[in-house]
Amino acid sequence: MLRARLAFLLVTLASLAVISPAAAAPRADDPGLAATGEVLVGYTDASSEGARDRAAGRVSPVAVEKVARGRGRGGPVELLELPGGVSNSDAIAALGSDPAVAYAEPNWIVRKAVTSNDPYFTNGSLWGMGGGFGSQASTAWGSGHTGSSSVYVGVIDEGIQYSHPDLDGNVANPGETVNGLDDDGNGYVDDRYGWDFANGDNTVYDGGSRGRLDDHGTHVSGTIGGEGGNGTGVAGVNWDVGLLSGKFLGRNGGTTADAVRAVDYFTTLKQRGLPIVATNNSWGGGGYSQALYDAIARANAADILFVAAAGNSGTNNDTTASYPSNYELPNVIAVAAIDRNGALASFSQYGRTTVDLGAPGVGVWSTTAFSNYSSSNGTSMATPHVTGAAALYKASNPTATALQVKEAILGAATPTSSLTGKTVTGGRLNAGGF
Ligand SMILES: [Ca+2]
Ligand SMILES: [Ca+2]
Ligand SMILES: [Ca+2]
Ligand SMILES: [Ca+2]
Repeated sequence: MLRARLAFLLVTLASLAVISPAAAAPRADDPGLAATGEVLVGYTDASSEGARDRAAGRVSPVAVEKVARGRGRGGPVELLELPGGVSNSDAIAALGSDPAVAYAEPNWIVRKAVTSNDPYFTNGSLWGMGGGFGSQASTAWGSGHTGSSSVYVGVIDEGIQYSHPDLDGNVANPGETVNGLDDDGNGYVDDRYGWDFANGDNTVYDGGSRGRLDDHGTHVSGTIGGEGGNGTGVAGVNWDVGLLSGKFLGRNGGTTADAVRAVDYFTTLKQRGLPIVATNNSWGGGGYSQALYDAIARANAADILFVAAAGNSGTNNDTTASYPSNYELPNVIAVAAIDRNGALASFSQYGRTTVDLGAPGVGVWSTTAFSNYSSSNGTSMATPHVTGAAALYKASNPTATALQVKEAILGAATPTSSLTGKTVTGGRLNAGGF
Protein backbone atom coordinates (compact mmCIF):
# COMPACT_ATOMS: atom_id res chain seq x y z
CA MET A 1 0.00 0.00 0.00
CA LEU A 2 2.84 2.35 0.86
CA ARG A 3 4.49 1.70 -2.45
CA ALA A 4 1.24 2.44 -4.27
CA ARG A 5 0.87 5.72 -2.44
CA LEU A 6 4.41 6.78 -3.27
CA ALA A 7 3.93 5.83 -6.90
CA PHE A 8 0.82 8.03 -7.00
CA LEU A 9 2.77 10.89 -5.46
CA LEU A 10 5.49 10.58 -8.07
CA VAL A 11 2.96 10.60 -10.88
CA THR A 12 1.38 13.69 -9.42
CA LEU A 13 4.67 15.53 -9.13
CA ALA A 14 5.71 14.49 -12.61
CA SER A 15 2.49 15.77 -14.13
CA LEU A 16 2.73 19.03 -12.22
CA ALA A 17 6.17 19.55 -13.66
CA VAL A 18 4.78 19.05 -17.15
CA ILE A 19 1.79 21.32 -16.64
CA SER A 20 3.64 24.35 -15.33
CA PRO A 21 7.34 24.17 -16.14
CA ALA A 22 7.72 27.95 -16.29
CA ALA A 23 5.41 28.92 -13.45
CA ALA A 24 6.75 31.89 -11.48
CA ALA A 25 5.74 30.26 -8.19
CA PRO A 26 5.00 26.59 -7.58
CA ARG A 27 1.31 25.79 -7.41
CA ALA A 28 1.76 24.88 -3.76
CA ASP A 29 2.64 28.54 -3.08
CA ASP A 30 -0.23 30.02 -5.11
CA PRO A 31 -2.59 31.58 -2.53
CA GLY A 32 -5.47 31.07 -4.96
CA LEU A 33 -4.88 27.32 -4.99
CA ALA A 34 -3.49 26.38 -1.59
CA ALA A 35 -3.73 27.75 1.94
CA THR A 36 -0.67 29.89 2.64
CA GLY A 37 1.60 28.63 5.43
CA GLU A 38 -0.11 25.26 5.82
CA VAL A 39 0.88 21.77 4.75
CA LEU A 40 -0.70 18.38 5.21
CA VAL A 41 1.65 15.60 6.32
CA GLY A 42 0.84 11.93 6.04
CA TYR A 43 3.11 9.72 8.16
CA THR A 44 3.97 6.12 7.46
CA ASP A 45 1.88 3.43 9.14
CA ALA A 46 4.95 2.23 11.01
CA SER A 47 6.10 5.63 12.30
CA SER A 48 6.39 6.15 16.04
CA GLU A 49 5.11 9.26 17.76
CA GLY A 50 8.69 10.33 18.43
CA ALA A 51 9.63 9.88 14.78
CA ARG A 52 6.62 11.94 13.71
CA ASP A 53 7.50 14.76 16.11
CA ARG A 54 11.07 14.76 14.85
CA ALA A 55 9.85 14.91 11.23
CA ALA A 56 7.46 17.78 11.92
CA GLY A 57 10.27 19.57 13.71
CA ARG A 58 12.07 19.96 10.38
CA VAL A 59 9.76 22.92 9.64
CA SER A 60 9.34 24.20 13.24
CA PRO A 61 5.54 24.36 13.01
CA VAL A 62 3.80 27.00 15.11
CA ALA A 63 0.74 24.77 15.43
CA VAL A 64 -0.12 21.14 14.73
CA GLU A 65 -3.63 19.80 14.21
CA LYS A 66 -4.56 16.14 13.93
CA VAL A 67 -6.54 15.50 10.74
CA ALA A 68 -6.72 11.69 10.71
CA ARG A 69 -5.75 9.21 13.41
CA GLY A 70 -4.29 6.70 11.03
CA ARG A 71 -6.11 3.63 12.23
CA GLY A 72 -7.10 1.36 9.44
CA ARG A 73 -6.24 2.66 6.01
CA GLY A 74 -3.22 5.00 5.86
CA GLY A 75 -1.00 6.44 8.59
CA PRO A 76 -1.77 9.48 10.78
CA VAL A 77 -2.27 12.84 9.06
CA GLU A 78 -1.49 16.25 10.54
CA LEU A 79 -1.98 19.82 9.42
CA LEU A 80 1.13 21.89 10.18
CA GLU A 81 0.99 25.65 10.45
CA LEU A 82 4.31 27.01 9.22
CA PRO A 83 6.27 29.85 10.79
CA GLY A 84 6.36 33.10 8.83
CA GLY A 85 8.75 33.13 5.90
CA VAL A 86 8.64 29.38 5.24
CA SER A 87 6.99 28.66 1.91
CA ASN A 88 4.68 25.70 1.40
CA SER A 89 6.97 24.24 -1.24
CA ASP A 90 10.10 24.45 0.93
CA ALA A 91 8.26 22.82 3.82
CA ILE A 92 6.98 20.04 1.58
CA ALA A 93 10.51 19.37 0.34
CA ALA A 94 11.93 19.32 3.88
CA LEU A 95 9.23 17.04 5.23
CA GLY A 96 9.30 14.75 2.21
CA SER A 97 12.93 13.83 2.93
CA ASP A 98 12.09 12.39 6.37
CA PRO A 99 11.68 8.60 6.51
CA ALA A 100 8.64 8.92 8.83
CA VAL A 101 6.77 10.92 6.18
CA ALA A 102 4.77 9.11 3.50
CA TYR A 103 3.78 12.31 1.81
CA ALA A 104 3.60 16.07 2.38
CA GLU A 105 1.27 18.16 0.29
CA PRO A 106 -0.38 21.59 0.06
CA ASN A 107 -3.64 22.18 1.88
CA TRP A 108 -5.51 22.76 -1.40
CA ILE A 109 -8.39 25.21 -1.36
CA VAL A 110 -11.56 23.57 -2.59
CA ARG A 111 -14.68 25.42 -3.54
CA LYS A 112 -18.38 24.92 -3.17
CA ALA A 113 -20.43 22.42 -5.12
CA VAL A 114 -20.03 23.32 -8.73
CA THR A 115 -22.42 21.12 -10.65
CA SER A 116 -25.78 22.72 -11.28
CA ASN A 117 -28.69 20.81 -9.77
CA ASP A 118 -31.17 23.22 -11.29
CA PRO A 119 -33.81 21.15 -13.13
CA TYR A 120 -33.76 23.15 -16.38
CA PHE A 121 -30.01 22.53 -16.54
CA THR A 122 -30.04 18.88 -15.54
CA ASN A 123 -32.81 18.07 -18.05
CA GLY A 124 -30.83 19.65 -20.89
CA SER A 125 -33.16 22.59 -21.56
CA LEU A 126 -30.59 25.18 -20.54
CA TRP A 127 -28.27 24.48 -23.49
CA GLY A 128 -26.89 28.01 -23.47
CA MET A 129 -25.07 27.35 -20.19
CA GLY A 130 -23.43 24.12 -21.31
CA GLY A 131 -20.95 22.81 -23.85
CA GLY A 132 -21.36 22.33 -27.57
CA PHE A 133 -22.56 25.64 -28.94
CA GLY A 134 -23.52 26.86 -25.47
CA SER A 135 -21.58 29.47 -23.53
CA GLN A 136 -19.48 26.83 -21.68
CA ALA A 137 -20.45 28.55 -18.42
CA SER A 138 -20.82 25.11 -16.82
CA THR A 139 -17.08 24.55 -17.36
CA ALA A 140 -16.33 27.73 -15.40
CA TRP A 141 -18.69 26.49 -12.67
CA GLY A 142 -16.72 23.23 -12.64
CA SER A 143 -13.60 25.27 -11.78
CA GLY A 144 -15.46 26.81 -8.85
CA HIS A 145 -16.24 30.06 -10.67
CA THR A 146 -19.90 30.84 -10.16
CA GLY A 147 -19.83 34.62 -9.87
CA SER A 148 -19.68 37.03 -6.98
CA SER A 149 -22.24 39.08 -5.11
CA SER A 150 -19.77 41.96 -5.14
CA VAL A 151 -19.97 42.32 -8.94
CA TYR A 152 -22.95 44.37 -10.17
CA VAL A 153 -24.83 44.51 -13.46
CA GLY A 154 -27.44 47.05 -14.59
CA VAL A 155 -30.39 45.63 -16.50
CA ILE A 156 -31.72 48.37 -18.80
CA ASP A 157 -34.98 46.84 -19.96
CA GLU A 158 -38.43 46.20 -18.53
CA GLY A 159 -38.51 45.69 -14.79
CA ILE A 160 -37.36 42.60 -12.93
CA GLN A 161 -39.47 40.37 -10.72
CA TYR A 162 -36.95 40.71 -7.92
CA SER A 163 -39.09 38.46 -5.72
CA HIS A 164 -38.77 35.55 -8.19
CA PRO A 165 -37.54 32.51 -6.24
CA ASP A 166 -34.59 32.14 -8.64
CA LEU A 167 -33.64 35.85 -8.44
CA ASP A 168 -34.58 37.11 -4.99
CA GLY A 169 -31.09 36.67 -3.57
CA ASN A 170 -29.40 38.49 -6.43
CA VAL A 171 -31.35 41.75 -6.92
CA ALA A 172 -30.63 44.62 -4.55
CA ASN A 173 -28.96 48.00 -4.19
CA PRO A 174 -26.90 47.48 -1.04
CA GLY A 175 -26.86 51.18 -0.22
CA GLU A 176 -30.62 51.56 -0.08
CA THR A 177 -33.35 50.40 2.29
CA VAL A 178 -37.09 50.97 1.88
CA ASN A 179 -37.68 53.72 4.42
CA GLY A 180 -38.79 56.79 2.49
CA LEU A 181 -35.24 58.18 2.37
CA ASP A 182 -32.56 58.38 -0.30
CA ASP A 183 -30.07 56.42 1.78
CA ASP A 184 -27.33 56.21 -0.82
CA GLY A 185 -27.73 59.84 -1.86
CA ASN A 186 -28.01 59.15 -5.60
CA GLY A 187 -31.14 61.30 -6.01
CA TYR A 188 -33.60 58.39 -6.00
CA VAL A 189 -35.65 57.52 -2.92
CA ASP A 190 -35.89 53.84 -2.02
CA ASP A 191 -34.32 52.53 -5.23
CA ARG A 192 -33.73 49.25 -3.45
CA TYR A 193 -34.12 47.19 -6.67
CA GLY A 194 -33.40 49.95 -9.18
CA TRP A 195 -35.59 52.66 -10.68
CA ASP A 196 -38.56 52.72 -13.03
CA PHE A 197 -37.81 55.49 -15.52
CA ALA A 198 -40.90 54.67 -17.58
CA ASN A 199 -43.17 55.62 -14.71
CA GLY A 200 -40.89 57.69 -12.51
CA ASP A 201 -41.21 55.47 -9.44
CA ASN A 202 -39.32 52.89 -7.44
CA THR A 203 -41.55 49.91 -8.25
CA VAL A 204 -39.45 48.18 -10.88
CA TYR A 205 -41.79 45.18 -10.94
CA ASP A 206 -45.24 46.06 -12.19
CA GLY A 207 -46.23 42.65 -13.55
CA GLY A 208 -49.85 43.11 -12.62
CA SER A 209 -52.89 41.14 -13.55
CA ARG A 210 -52.63 41.45 -17.30
CA GLY A 211 -50.19 41.02 -20.13
CA ARG A 212 -46.60 39.92 -20.04
CA LEU A 213 -45.19 43.09 -18.51
CA ASP A 214 -41.71 42.64 -17.00
CA ASP A 215 -41.32 39.17 -18.53
CA HIS A 216 -38.54 40.36 -20.81
CA GLY A 217 -36.53 42.12 -18.09
CA THR A 218 -36.97 39.16 -15.77
CA HIS A 219 -35.90 36.76 -18.54
CA VAL A 220 -32.62 38.51 -19.33
CA SER A 221 -31.92 38.82 -15.60
CA GLY A 222 -32.25 35.07 -15.11
CA THR A 223 -29.69 34.44 -17.85
CA ILE A 224 -27.21 36.86 -16.28
CA GLY A 225 -27.81 35.83 -12.70
CA GLY A 226 -30.46 33.20 -12.00
CA GLU A 227 -29.59 31.54 -8.69
CA GLY A 228 -27.76 28.30 -9.46
CA GLY A 229 -27.24 25.24 -7.32
CA ASN A 230 -30.47 25.76 -5.38
CA GLY A 231 -32.26 22.80 -6.94
CA THR A 232 -34.85 25.13 -8.45
CA GLY A 233 -35.59 26.31 -11.97
CA VAL A 234 -32.66 27.68 -13.94
CA ALA A 235 -29.08 28.75 -13.34
CA GLY A 236 -27.66 31.97 -14.73
CA VAL A 237 -24.14 32.40 -16.08
CA ASN A 238 -23.55 33.78 -12.55
CA TRP A 239 -25.10 31.94 -9.62
CA ASP A 240 -24.22 34.97 -7.50
CA VAL A 241 -24.21 38.55 -8.80
CA GLY A 242 -25.80 41.89 -7.94
CA LEU A 243 -28.56 42.84 -10.38
CA LEU A 244 -30.33 46.20 -10.50
CA SER A 245 -33.14 47.34 -12.77
CA GLY A 246 -32.99 50.44 -14.92
CA LYS A 247 -36.55 50.02 -16.11
CA PHE A 248 -37.46 52.14 -19.11
CA LEU A 249 -39.53 49.81 -21.27
CA GLY A 250 -43.25 49.71 -20.55
CA ARG A 251 -46.20 48.16 -22.36
CA ASN A 252 -45.54 50.36 -25.40
CA GLY A 253 -41.75 50.31 -25.45
CA GLY A 254 -39.61 53.17 -24.20
CA THR A 255 -38.05 56.46 -25.23
CA THR A 256 -34.52 57.67 -25.82
CA ALA A 257 -34.90 60.17 -22.98
CA ASP A 258 -35.66 57.39 -20.50
CA ALA A 259 -32.84 55.25 -21.92
CA VAL A 260 -30.40 58.12 -21.29
CA ARG A 261 -31.69 58.43 -17.73
CA ALA A 262 -31.28 54.70 -17.16
CA VAL A 263 -27.72 54.62 -18.53
CA ASP A 264 -26.77 57.63 -16.39
CA TYR A 265 -28.42 56.06 -13.34
CA PHE A 266 -25.86 53.24 -13.41
CA THR A 267 -22.99 55.59 -14.23
CA THR A 268 -23.84 57.64 -11.14
CA LEU A 269 -24.12 54.53 -8.95
CA LYS A 270 -20.69 53.45 -10.20
CA GLN A 271 -19.19 56.86 -9.54
CA ARG A 272 -20.62 56.66 -6.02
CA GLY A 273 -18.88 53.36 -5.40
CA LEU A 274 -21.15 50.52 -6.54
CA PRO A 275 -18.89 48.13 -8.52
CA ILE A 276 -20.93 47.83 -11.75
CA VAL A 277 -19.11 45.99 -14.54
CA ALA A 278 -21.71 46.23 -17.31
CA THR A 279 -25.21 47.11 -18.36
CA ASN A 280 -27.31 44.71 -20.42
CA ASN A 281 -29.15 46.29 -23.32
CA SER A 282 -31.48 43.84 -25.01
CA TRP A 283 -33.35 46.51 -26.94
CA GLY A 284 -33.04 48.65 -30.03
CA GLY A 285 -34.73 50.86 -32.52
CA GLY A 286 -34.86 54.44 -33.63
CA GLY A 287 -32.08 56.36 -35.29
CA TYR A 288 -28.79 57.76 -34.11
CA SER A 289 -29.11 59.81 -30.91
CA GLN A 290 -26.31 62.13 -29.85
CA ALA A 291 -27.83 62.20 -26.33
CA LEU A 292 -27.69 58.42 -26.02
CA TYR A 293 -24.21 58.26 -27.56
CA ASP A 294 -23.01 60.77 -24.97
CA ALA A 295 -24.62 58.79 -22.12
CA ILE A 296 -22.89 55.59 -23.25
CA ALA A 297 -19.63 57.56 -23.49
CA ARG A 298 -20.14 58.66 -19.87
CA ALA A 299 -20.59 54.98 -18.93
CA ASN A 300 -17.37 54.23 -20.80
CA ALA A 301 -15.55 56.89 -18.80
CA ALA A 302 -16.92 55.26 -15.63
CA ASP A 303 -15.50 51.88 -16.73
CA ILE A 304 -18.87 50.25 -17.46
CA LEU A 305 -19.38 47.94 -20.45
CA PHE A 306 -22.49 48.46 -22.59
CA VAL A 307 -23.53 45.05 -23.95
CA ALA A 308 -26.14 45.42 -26.70
CA ALA A 309 -28.32 43.20 -28.87
CA ALA A 310 -27.54 43.29 -32.60
CA GLY A 311 -31.27 43.23 -33.40
CA ASN A 312 -33.83 40.78 -34.76
CA SER A 313 -34.47 41.92 -38.35
CA GLY A 314 -31.99 39.56 -40.01
CA THR A 315 -30.17 42.46 -41.68
CA ASN A 316 -26.52 43.52 -41.97
CA ASN A 317 -25.61 46.20 -39.42
CA ASP A 318 -22.55 47.14 -41.49
CA THR A 319 -24.82 48.52 -44.20
CA THR A 320 -27.88 49.52 -42.15
CA ALA A 321 -26.89 50.78 -38.73
CA SER A 322 -28.80 49.48 -35.71
CA TYR A 323 -28.79 51.38 -32.43
CA PRO A 324 -27.66 51.21 -29.71
CA SER A 325 -25.40 48.28 -30.74
CA ASN A 326 -23.80 50.30 -33.57
CA TYR A 327 -22.53 53.18 -31.42
CA GLU A 328 -18.79 53.27 -32.01
CA LEU A 329 -17.56 53.44 -28.44
CA PRO A 330 -14.92 51.24 -26.80
CA ASN A 331 -17.28 49.89 -24.13
CA VAL A 332 -19.95 48.61 -26.54
CA ILE A 333 -20.17 44.87 -27.25
CA ALA A 334 -22.70 43.92 -29.96
CA VAL A 335 -24.16 40.41 -29.82
CA ALA A 336 -25.72 38.16 -32.48
CA ALA A 337 -27.82 35.05 -31.75
CA ILE A 338 -27.00 31.44 -32.57
CA ASP A 339 -29.04 28.28 -32.09
CA ARG A 340 -28.03 25.07 -30.35
CA ASN A 341 -26.54 23.72 -33.58
CA GLY A 342 -24.29 26.74 -33.96
CA ALA A 343 -26.23 28.29 -36.85
CA LEU A 344 -26.74 32.06 -36.95
CA ALA A 345 -30.40 32.51 -36.00
CA SER A 346 -32.51 33.44 -39.05
CA PHE A 347 -33.69 36.61 -37.34
CA SER A 348 -30.30 37.70 -36.04
CA GLN A 349 -28.69 40.84 -37.37
CA TYR A 350 -24.98 40.55 -38.06
CA GLY A 351 -22.05 42.65 -39.26
CA ARG A 352 -18.43 41.85 -39.97
CA THR A 353 -17.33 45.20 -38.51
CA THR A 354 -20.27 46.07 -36.24
CA VAL A 355 -21.31 42.88 -34.42
CA ASP A 356 -18.69 41.39 -32.12
CA LEU A 357 -19.69 37.79 -31.47
CA GLY A 358 -22.52 35.27 -31.30
CA ALA A 359 -24.17 33.76 -28.21
CA PRO A 360 -27.11 31.44 -27.47
CA GLY A 361 -30.36 33.11 -28.53
CA VAL A 362 -32.80 30.42 -29.66
CA GLY A 363 -34.83 28.32 -27.24
CA VAL A 364 -33.42 30.07 -24.18
CA TRP A 365 -35.14 29.16 -20.92
CA SER A 366 -35.09 31.65 -18.07
CA THR A 367 -37.10 33.27 -15.33
CA THR A 368 -40.28 35.23 -16.17
CA ALA A 369 -42.82 37.27 -14.22
CA PHE A 370 -45.20 35.67 -11.71
CA SER A 371 -42.39 33.29 -10.60
CA ASN A 372 -42.61 31.44 -13.92
CA TYR A 373 -40.06 30.10 -16.40
CA SER A 374 -40.31 30.28 -20.17
CA SER A 375 -38.37 29.90 -23.39
CA SER A 376 -37.68 32.83 -25.71
CA ASN A 377 -35.81 33.58 -28.94
CA GLY A 378 -33.90 36.72 -29.81
CA THR A 379 -30.67 38.63 -29.75
CA SER A 380 -32.26 39.86 -26.50
CA MET A 381 -31.55 36.39 -25.10
CA ALA A 382 -28.03 36.16 -26.56
CA THR A 383 -26.95 39.49 -25.06
CA PRO A 384 -27.34 38.53 -21.37
CA HIS A 385 -25.16 35.46 -21.90
CA VAL A 386 -22.36 37.89 -22.83
CA THR A 387 -23.21 40.34 -20.04
CA GLY A 388 -23.21 37.41 -17.64
CA ALA A 389 -19.81 36.34 -18.96
CA ALA A 390 -18.50 39.85 -18.28
CA ALA A 391 -19.66 39.62 -14.66
CA LEU A 392 -18.25 36.09 -14.30
CA TYR A 393 -14.87 37.22 -15.64
CA LYS A 394 -14.87 40.23 -13.34
CA ALA A 395 -15.64 37.99 -10.35
CA SER A 396 -12.54 35.89 -11.12
CA ASN A 397 -10.43 38.91 -12.16
CA PRO A 398 -11.45 41.72 -9.80
CA THR A 399 -8.81 44.17 -10.99
CA ALA A 400 -9.70 43.90 -14.69
CA THR A 401 -10.90 47.11 -16.34
CA ALA A 402 -14.03 47.11 -18.49
CA LEU A 403 -11.92 47.08 -21.63
CA GLN A 404 -9.83 44.19 -20.32
CA VAL A 405 -13.05 42.28 -19.64
CA LYS A 406 -14.18 43.00 -23.21
CA GLU A 407 -10.80 41.90 -24.55
CA ALA A 408 -11.05 38.65 -22.58
CA ILE A 409 -14.53 37.94 -23.96
CA LEU A 410 -13.62 38.67 -27.58
CA GLY A 411 -10.26 36.90 -27.26
CA ALA A 412 -11.88 33.71 -25.93
CA ALA A 413 -14.52 33.50 -28.67
CA THR A 414 -14.58 30.10 -30.36
CA PRO A 415 -14.29 30.28 -34.17
CA THR A 416 -17.67 29.31 -35.63
CA SER A 417 -18.35 28.86 -39.34
CA SER A 418 -21.80 30.51 -39.26
CA LEU A 419 -20.25 33.65 -37.76
CA THR A 420 -17.22 33.87 -40.05
CA GLY A 421 -17.40 37.11 -42.02
CA LYS A 422 -20.55 38.01 -40.12
CA THR A 423 -18.99 39.14 -36.84
CA VAL A 424 -15.80 40.87 -35.78
CA THR A 425 -14.44 37.79 -34.01
CA GLY A 426 -15.97 35.22 -36.32
CA GLY A 427 -16.80 33.32 -33.18
CA ARG A 428 -19.20 32.54 -30.36
CA LEU A 429 -19.09 33.17 -26.65
CA ASN A 430 -16.83 30.86 -24.65
CA ALA A 431 -16.86 31.58 -20.91
CA GLY A 432 -15.39 28.20 -20.00
CA GLY A 433 -12.11 29.71 -18.83
CA PHE A 434 -13.73 32.54 -16.86
CA1 LIG B 1 -31.20 56.15 -3.57
CA1 LIG C 1 -34.35 54.44 1.32
CA1 LIG D 1 -43.32 51.11 -11.53
CA1 LIG E 1 -31.95 27.87 -9.76
